[in-house]
Amino acid sequence: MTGAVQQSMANSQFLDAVLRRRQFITALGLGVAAAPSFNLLSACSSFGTRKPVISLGGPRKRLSADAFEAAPDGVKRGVFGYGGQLIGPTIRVKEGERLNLTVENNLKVPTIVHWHGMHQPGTWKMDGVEGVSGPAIPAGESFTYDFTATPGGTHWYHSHAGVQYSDGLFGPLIVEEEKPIARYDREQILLINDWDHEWADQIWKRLSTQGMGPMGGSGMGAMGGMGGDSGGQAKPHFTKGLDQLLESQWGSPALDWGDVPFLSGLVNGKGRAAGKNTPLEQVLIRDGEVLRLRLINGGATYSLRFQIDNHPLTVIASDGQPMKPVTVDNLVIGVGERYDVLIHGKGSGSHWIRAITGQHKTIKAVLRYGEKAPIEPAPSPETWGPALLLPTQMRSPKPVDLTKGPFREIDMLLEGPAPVYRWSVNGQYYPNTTPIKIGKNEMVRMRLRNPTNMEHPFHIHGHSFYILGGPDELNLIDPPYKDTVNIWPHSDLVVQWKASNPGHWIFHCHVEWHLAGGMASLLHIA
Ligand SMILES: [Cu+2]
Repeated sequence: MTGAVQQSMANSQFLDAVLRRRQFITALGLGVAAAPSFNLLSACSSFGTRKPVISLGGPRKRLSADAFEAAPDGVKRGVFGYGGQLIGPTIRVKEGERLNLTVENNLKVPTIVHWHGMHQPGTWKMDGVEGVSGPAIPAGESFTYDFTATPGGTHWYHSHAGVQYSDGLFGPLIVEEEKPIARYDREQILLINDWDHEWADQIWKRLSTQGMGPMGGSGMGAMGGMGGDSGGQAKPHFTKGLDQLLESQWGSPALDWGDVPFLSGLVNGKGRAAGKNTPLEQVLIRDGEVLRLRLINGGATYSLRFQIDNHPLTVIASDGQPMKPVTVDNLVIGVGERYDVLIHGKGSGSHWIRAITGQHKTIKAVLRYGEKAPIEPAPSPETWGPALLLPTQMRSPKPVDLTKGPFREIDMLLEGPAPVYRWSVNGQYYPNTTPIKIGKNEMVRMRLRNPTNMEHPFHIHGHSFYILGGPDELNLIDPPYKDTVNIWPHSDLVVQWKASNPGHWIFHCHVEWHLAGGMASLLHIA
């Protein structure tokens, strides 16, 4: 990389998110568009003059998006965050209530807020996706979101402009269920995310001009298809049941577990980078107590295998939908997914809360039996309980009838990376895609085909879908109902949903860099 390119990368990072669309088009034929002149230092060090705002108590809530400096894992950097904090404050509403919230954009770039998990019935223009549900909020201006909070459960909110959210623009959104889904004494949110030490736009710039770096995943393998259109990959690849796929693939060195090097991770905004000694998140528990943990993977890149040493997890819900309870030792949470689990306080001392990537990079927090227990357990080798939550163990609490057609069958072929770092759905690169038109209330059966070496956590907006399973093992009786699902490498997955919510919706991979590289489709329901 030349010095000039480096300089232009630094200068343009803030505006990239805004200009990315144009750059995509230009990049197709002409390489990277000329970077706008923009002074990075003034953007990051003055951090605006307006004060952060957090006013979440009344019926008209307010929250700002701010830029500031933070060192959540001991490494100081410029970050974005809601209400001047990393991670954003928890927004809590009752199911069925109106959420009226004005977002004040204190950034020097446009931003927009997506309410991940909210179905937005009748209010698709409140869904907060740049260029799909509306324009981004210009710098210095504000926008009032107003919608009915549904469904209940554990959700989150995050920027849906460029690659902004992974700089810290996200927080928990808790919608209290109308009817309690379980009995427990207390609850605790664990918002977990992989965390980088530079601005996401810089990472994106590198990926989109150079492809994966020497440290990123098994870049050579993934880039092996350079020059081709990856047409050779487009065969059916489903060979195993989903359970076997998860068990055999998770952690497999043959696959690409993230295209951005893992540096560290945070739990509720606290982490510890290599060589640092920052405090970790502490979860207090009492003997005999039942705790509901609301697990959210708010990362940009990595799915995480989660465990609390010596404490089985009873999974009761995912993506805001109740599940038939199942007790396991650990589970994998894809980017954008949420799981609600119960743990039973039984014992004493301190225990590691672990979330690891497929390559065993670890994010930690601590479960502590009161203030007298050690601040951290003694270091111990990772021991993973044998009971991993398997896809077929995830079931709706009540049977559903999914056999009635007619079905609108839609195939979604996921491919990439094409040079340079572009990811497609059915050969098209978002935002240059032809929207898929779907009639209101059509029953959609979608086959997601992933011949690539990477997992793709797909997230649907405005709806949830039933995850029927692999094409040869459809569960038409009691499949889980979710809004985000990991499509494992070299596998197909079938989902079914009713297009009950008219509007313009995006359906996309939630790996930040894959979405930026084009891996999204638009669904126009009318
Ligand atoms: Cu992806």
